[in-house]
Amino acid sequence: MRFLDVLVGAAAMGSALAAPTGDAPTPTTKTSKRASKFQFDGVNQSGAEFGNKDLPGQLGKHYTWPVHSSIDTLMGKGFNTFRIPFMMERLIPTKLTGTVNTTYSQGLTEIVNYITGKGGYAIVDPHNFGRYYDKVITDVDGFKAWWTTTAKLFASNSKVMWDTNNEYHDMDQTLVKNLNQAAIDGIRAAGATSQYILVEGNSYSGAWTWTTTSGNTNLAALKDPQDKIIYEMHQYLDSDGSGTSVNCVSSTIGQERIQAATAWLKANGKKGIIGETAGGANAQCISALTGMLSYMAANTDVWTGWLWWGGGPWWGDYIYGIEPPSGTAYKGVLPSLLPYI
Ligand SMILES: *C1O[C@H](CO)[C@@H](O)[C@H](O)[C@H]1NC(C)=O
Ligand SMILES: *[C@@H]1O[C@H](CO)[C@@H](O)[C@H](O)[C@H]1NC(C)=O
Repeated sequence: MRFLDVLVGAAAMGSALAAPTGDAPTPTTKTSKRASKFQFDGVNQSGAEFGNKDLPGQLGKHYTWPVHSSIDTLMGKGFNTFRIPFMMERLIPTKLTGTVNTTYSQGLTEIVNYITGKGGYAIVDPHNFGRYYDKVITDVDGFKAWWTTTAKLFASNSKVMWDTNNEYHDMDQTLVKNLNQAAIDGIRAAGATSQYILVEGNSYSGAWTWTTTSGNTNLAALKDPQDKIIYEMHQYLDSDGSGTSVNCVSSTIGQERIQAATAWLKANGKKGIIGETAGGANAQCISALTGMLSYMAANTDVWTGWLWWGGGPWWGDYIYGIEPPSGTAYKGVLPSLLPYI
């Protein structure tokens, strides 16, 4: 999802609370016991990518880091995976081949270690849309170097997962493949050999267009010597798939939108994850979401899990906010999703 969309979305708050619907298992109050078969269930924890026009930006003014107590609360609901969006330029300023900014890297290290220290998975997510200082990254070797420097920060932490970049879009398809391959090669070259690598596709990595208009099928050729690639797709359930509306297209749109991508994963022997999903706090969206998650749960040979968008301390009354204790989705959607966590 794009930052500007989020601000628009935040202005249009939905307030309807809905009862669980559909034929999902009855939600139960959970502590830390997880009900689902998924390997990963998570939440995107925003903050460090905020204020992305203010670079490098100041902590507490332009950006912030996720809050420990929210991680704790969400872990208590069963979530075990947290995607941490941040800005490439803040971590390694000026040039891709540069060195880390210690102020920012300490913030990233602190939250990653907090999550993994509690047994969770932390997804390191450069939230850059395939761009660096707003320009499409074409320096493939520079991108590899950026990744080698970054992966060294957590090379020995097996609970870290690497996300090559958030939502490539409007880019040459071969370039998207080459950047993903460079990230894989750069991460492994850092000595980070135990972790999963999440690759993303063009067209905002949408599952619904993965095999058609996005042309992401060329990504099947990506190679990892460790064989730990997971294809990260994003899927929203509003009419244009942008994740900016409280309304979902229909109560069955979730499953419908990921069917072709599921078939592609199976045909190619690949694993996938829905790295971002959300819907409004209303009965139709909840049915669409639980329908999608039920379908994924029936196909765990390829689907490793899913993450909600989004948590983080600065969302306010955002339509999809899952930040405890009063986020719109925390109160109005999460109770219906507990069987899938
Ligand atoms: C997570 O939040 C950031 C905005 O800060 C956005 O760019 C990203 O795409 C978000 N993901 C979702 C699902 O909204
Ligand atoms: C490092 O990051 C901090 C904020 O995170 C910023 O205030 C500082 O200017 C940055 N330094 C450089 C050299 O970019």
